[in-house]
Amino acid sequence: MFIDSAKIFVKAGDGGNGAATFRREKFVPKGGPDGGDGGRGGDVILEADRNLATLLDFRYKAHYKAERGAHGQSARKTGLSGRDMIIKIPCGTVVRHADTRQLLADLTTHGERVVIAKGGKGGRGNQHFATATNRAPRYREEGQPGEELCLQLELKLLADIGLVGFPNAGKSTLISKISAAKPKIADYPFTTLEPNLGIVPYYEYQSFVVADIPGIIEGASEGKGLGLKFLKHIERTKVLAILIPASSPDVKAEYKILTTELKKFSASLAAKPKLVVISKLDAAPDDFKLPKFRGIKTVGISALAGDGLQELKDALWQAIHQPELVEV
Ligand SMILES: Nc1nc2c(ncn2[C@@H]2O[C@H](COP(=O)(O)OP(=O)(O)OP(=O)(O)O)[C@@H](O)[C@H]2O)c(=O)[nH]1
Ligand SMILES: [Mg+2]
Repeated sequence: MFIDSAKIFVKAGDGGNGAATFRREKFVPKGGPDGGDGGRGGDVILEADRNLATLLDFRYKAHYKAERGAHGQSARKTGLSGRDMIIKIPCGTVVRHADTRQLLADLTTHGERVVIAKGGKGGRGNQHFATATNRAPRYREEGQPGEELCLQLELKLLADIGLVGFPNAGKSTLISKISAAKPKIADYPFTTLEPNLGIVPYYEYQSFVVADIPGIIEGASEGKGLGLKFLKHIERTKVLAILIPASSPDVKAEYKILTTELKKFSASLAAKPKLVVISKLDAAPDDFKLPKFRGIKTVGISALAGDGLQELKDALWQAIHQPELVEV
């Protein structure tokens, strides 16, 4: 299952208490206060990890606690600090406060870290509290509690290209041909219910990532079909590839419906650079001509026959890396 959200509880370690002790040494009567400080509690840290792809693990384990600091000891010994708790999350996870929905972190690059709950400070030992009038204080501080909160984690896939089209347009077939992804393919609408990511190898050492998402229909913004919720997965893509089958009764009208629905979901999504991909060319009527869209490149393919795929990969690559040079 593709899990794209989870709620977890995190608690940083409490600080250790300061100690209230007095020096005890041979031949030193009435030794002064020597209580050490408590150790710092461990922090809870989130770290983005490119080897993780889902938030599934968080469905099984939802509580995370960092270690508390040790208490101070006699002879001015400070307690050991608690160990930090490091929670690894997939790159592209947005972290919010579960109650207030406040955005706390947005980790996109491998290895990026954020302290999400700070450990409590250790309390000071009685060695700090001797004064001229009270040379043997019994007072010492308690450690401060570690921060605790509930987090809402939400994974937004990180892809370069988002495939957008009506159900049955051939999006999943395309991704299965140009990447190692193995999505379900069938000739009924809404075969794809969850996003699929495919890594497309490009020449020897390069690659880019394509996201295949469920189909969109007219009225999706009002909840028709699967609605538009899943579009959040392509909000961060650089380029949208709009797939329209050559067998469509009206390619231009289909394009208009798709872009209108995109706009209703988010203006910034709709404003992304686009390519039009005319799919299923093998099933096109004999007199079919590739349509022209103002300022937008159009590529024709047949994923089944393997036609046009290299040209498409070149166009996608260029749209990602040099959008200004894409020739229409
Ligand atoms: N003739 C022909 N049929 C194709 C081509 N590509 C896909 N199809 C067929 O079109 C149907 C739908 O393909 P999918 O790849 O599942 O379409 P989709 O856009 O992912 O559909 P949803 O997941 O429902 O949105 C399947 O029966 C495919 O075999 C093509 O290049 N030529
Ligand atoms: Mg599909």
